[in-house]
Amino acid sequence: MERYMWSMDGEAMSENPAPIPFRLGERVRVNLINDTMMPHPIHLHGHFFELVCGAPGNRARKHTVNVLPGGKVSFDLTADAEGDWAFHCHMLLHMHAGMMRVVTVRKEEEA
Ligand SMILES: [Cu+2]
Repeated sequence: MERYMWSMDGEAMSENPAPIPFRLGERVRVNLINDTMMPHPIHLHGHFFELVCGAPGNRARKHTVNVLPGGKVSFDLTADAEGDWAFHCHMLLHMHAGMMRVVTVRKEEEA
């Protein structure tokens, strides 16, 4: 895997990027765009999210979603779990090569 460079939003975990900040209670839409030639099962700790597909009220609730090569997936979540959460590809070789970030959920005054 050394010949691949894996990142999320252009930054690898090894570059010590700033966390992705969510405010406690905030409703967030996350767009995942896979511009690689491999699928990436993306997992967010601490939350369930709703896939943006189908009718509202009947959307799949998940904590991991596979993003196909060249594909795009959007999900909505309510950031209701305060803390620091791993957000990463579940293919461990990808995660260890940098495809991981930290999502922080903080109260408004601490954000
Ligand atoms: Cu991956």
